[in-house]
Amino acid sequence: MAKKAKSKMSNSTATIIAALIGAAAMISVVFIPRWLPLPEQAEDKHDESSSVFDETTAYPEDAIYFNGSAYKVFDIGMTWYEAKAYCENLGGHLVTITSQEEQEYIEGLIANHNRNFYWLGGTDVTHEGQWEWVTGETFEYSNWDYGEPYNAGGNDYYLHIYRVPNPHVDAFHGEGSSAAGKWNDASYNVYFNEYEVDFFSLDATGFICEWSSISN
Ligand SMILES: [Ca+2]
Ligand SMILES: [Ca+2]
Repeated sequence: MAKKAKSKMSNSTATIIAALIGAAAMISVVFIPRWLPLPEQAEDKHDESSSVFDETTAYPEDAIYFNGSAYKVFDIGMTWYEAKAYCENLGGHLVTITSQEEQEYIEGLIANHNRNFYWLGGTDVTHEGQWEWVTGETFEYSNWDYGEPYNAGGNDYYLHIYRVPNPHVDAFHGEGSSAAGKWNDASYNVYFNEYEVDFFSLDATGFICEWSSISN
């Protein structure tokens, strides 16, 4: 008798399990396809993520081509955010300097211009001390000026390159401490304090746009 009862229980358990498997299968059939992106959607997403480095990227006729990118220097006084938007509206981005070769090219490019410094597409506004390029390129190469990045005043989250040495650094640490081509972290509007407005002001600011990975 006991044996028969046990066997009957096993049959019931098997029936319940079978019912659960069936239900799970039905749920899968109904819902799983909704979770999967349609092929066209997946394709669109790929195109969107690669648009910055699209080889067909258009750039202004007077931009100068060098080693896979085009560059243009602007002697226009803008905040870092305004300059960033300006480059993006032209289909490019604030310049990213990711090698010694690109650094030297940019130094040559700004040498004959007239601003004290030029915005680069670097910031550590998201995580203090963790510098990032606006393109997502790896921030490995750097060319900081004497004692930089200093984060003076706690608001210096934006990167620029000196066309001429910073006289305040030289006055403080000795002639030759600061150098043309070196990098500094600045506030988005380059205002430091009333004693440095002779060197740091929007009127002394320019920026450089880059159009990356262009087939020439
Ligand atoms: Ca670059
Ligand atoms: Ca600084």
